[in-house]
Amino acid sequence: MALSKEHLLKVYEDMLLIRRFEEEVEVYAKNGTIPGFIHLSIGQEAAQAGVVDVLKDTDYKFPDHRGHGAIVLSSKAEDRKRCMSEIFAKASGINGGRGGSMHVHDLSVRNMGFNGIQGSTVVTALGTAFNSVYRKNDDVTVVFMGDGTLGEGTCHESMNMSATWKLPLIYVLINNHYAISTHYTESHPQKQLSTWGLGYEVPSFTIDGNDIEEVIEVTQKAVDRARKGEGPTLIEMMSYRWQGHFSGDPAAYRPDGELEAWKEKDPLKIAKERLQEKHGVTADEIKAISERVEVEIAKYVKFSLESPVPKPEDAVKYVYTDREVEGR
Ligand SMILES: Cc1ncc(C[n+]2csc(CCOP(=O)(O)OP(=O)(O)O)c2C)c(N)n1
Ligand SMILES: [Mg+2]
Repeated sequence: MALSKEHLLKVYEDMLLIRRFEEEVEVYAKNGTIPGFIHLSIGQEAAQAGVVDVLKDTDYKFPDHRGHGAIVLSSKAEDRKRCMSEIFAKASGINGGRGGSMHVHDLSVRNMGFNGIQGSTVVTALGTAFNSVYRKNDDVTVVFMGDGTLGEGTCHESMNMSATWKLPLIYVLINNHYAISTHYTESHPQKQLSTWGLGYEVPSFTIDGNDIEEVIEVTQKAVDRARKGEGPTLIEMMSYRWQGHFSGDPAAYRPDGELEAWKEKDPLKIAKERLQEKHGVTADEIKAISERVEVEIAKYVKFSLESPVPKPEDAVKYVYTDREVEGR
């Protein structure tokens, strides 16, 4: 689907925001400021930005461990800096610094968070999807997953149930070619992982996950079907992560030239060229977007660096409830 110039400009800016967000996270992860494991999504911006673009605040989103982009774009504008400070494990973070990179959640926009167990959210997503049916509203659920995660048994269970009950659930399978160091062709017999859904009679597609217009077109159709009660869709979005599995992984398992070839298919480059060639967007307009994004990202970084760490005495806060248990 060809997007209007305004729409393409908007999602280009969204993608650039993710790219710059991730680049800053990488800097502070590598210099030791950010604790813990960080999985970056540089190179996968279109799959995240395109999907979130189609969704409403009340749709349920299950990002995965590589989901900073979907998390930031789903959050309210005023909370985006708190997504970054959460990754910095600061008290100002959207979860008080208790979640960190892999567990950023924000129920106010129905970002349901991740828990570290691959394939678990594919099942919990059934619950929110069923909730929409039960309450007779048109909210849909989107669960992000990777090519490696598809090998989990939970994916079979989830798809069997969502297809049987026609739940409003969209499986966004970002095929970035690797699960840690294993190429997807070494762990799956299918050439196209989307064919996997056909056994459950789930409409399934393999698309160019670096082409934001294609991502939006196919996701929109899946969301429309789900809102109408026509059931789940599986969308395999072909993409590539430019970094290793985690920040610091040298990715020595990649053949020479593979990364460079994928950099030619950079989602930002594709969108930028289209903006310039098809819509006559000027270099100055592109520069203005970059400058806006830089100002925004600088705010998030400053806020994250200047925020205090959580207080030690708060460490057990939220572990136990203050609520009285009846009959105790
Ligand atoms: C049940 C389970 N098994 C293994 C792991 C360790 N693990 C974390 S990420 C990952 C690879 C996931 O690959 P993929 O689904 O392709 O996502 P990607 O990292 O490529 O985005 C593995 C095996 C885990 N977290 N949970
Ligand atoms: Mg993968």
